Amino acid sequence: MISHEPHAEGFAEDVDQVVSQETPRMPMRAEAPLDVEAQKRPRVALMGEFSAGKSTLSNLLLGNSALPVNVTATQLPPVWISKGAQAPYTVSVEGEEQAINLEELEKVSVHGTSHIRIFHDAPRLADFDLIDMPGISDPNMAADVWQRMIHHADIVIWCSHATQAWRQSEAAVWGTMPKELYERSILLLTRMDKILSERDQGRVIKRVESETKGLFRKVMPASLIKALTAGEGSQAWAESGATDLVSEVNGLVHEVVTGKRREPNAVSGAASVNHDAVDTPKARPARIVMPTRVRPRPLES
Ligand SMILES: Nc1nc2c(ncn2[C@@H]2O[C@H](COP(=O)(O)OP(=O)(O)OP(=O)(O)O)[C@@H](O)[C@H]2O)c(=O)[nH]1
Ligand SMILES: [Mg+2]
Repeated sequence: MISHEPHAEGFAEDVDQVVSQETPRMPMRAEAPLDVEAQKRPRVALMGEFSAGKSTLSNLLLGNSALPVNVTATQLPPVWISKGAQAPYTVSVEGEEQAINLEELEKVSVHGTSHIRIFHDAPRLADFDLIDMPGISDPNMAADVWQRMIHHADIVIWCSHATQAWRQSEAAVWGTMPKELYERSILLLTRMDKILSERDQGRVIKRVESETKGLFRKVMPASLIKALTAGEGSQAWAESGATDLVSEVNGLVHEVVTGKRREPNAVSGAASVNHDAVDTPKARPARIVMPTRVRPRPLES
């Protein structure tokens, strides 16, 4: 896999700093630290409101669930999933790591924990890491729970219920995100199966595209449950929107890694960003690098 290169002068030092901050050092445990390639894998963050389908999408992309099924009712901190077989651990907001048992995730404190680190052998994780974020609209969840992590994402898939898509609360949160993310993010309208007529589905997509112009690379419909039960490659999988979604994600990952767009016309018929800016490598640093004053704490030092 081609490694990230800093694309613009001035980014090189920051990117090195960010990469070195993220190098997990685990002297207390026997597992090997992540290899260099793993450090450079693009990170795809799954965001959206409570119950919008983030974890379902994570399962879809991985081929099966990375977490025990019984944790769905538990409010979790961001879950960062990478390829590998290492034991899971939590990273506190102070950067301290602690081994955990996935069967006891309900004991993980949402407030004191920056994120949960878990490892999985799904083939797709050879190309990118996944960060499953907690729902943004949970009133019990302070914004810094996900804000702490977002600066470590290269791509966002924002999940929004098709039946009530793109609420003001979603627009408000997305408006606070690093603008560099917009051109590499997808707005996924989940639960499309709940809108029965094709005409109504088309209307929702059109409305959301018009309301989110310039905010996402693409607005895409999906019926995640249909895709999960269909299995990859089947006709139902394609009808669910999964084929197009996976293709778009692969394209974005390729773009982050190489600094080049793979398919220049991949945005046809969809809300799009200014591609004059997108096509210049300078406009797309390999990793979102924040000014020092807003840079989050080192995650894993
Ligand atoms: N019919 C239908 N149900 C869906 C779809 N996507 C998700 N669901 C269901 O919606 C519920 C919530 O999905 P999750 O994937 O847990 O949502 P989430 O965004 O991870 O939720 P939080 O982590 O609690 O914020 C589950 O019961 C899913 O089975 C979809 O496309 N169609
Ligand atoms: Mg979830």
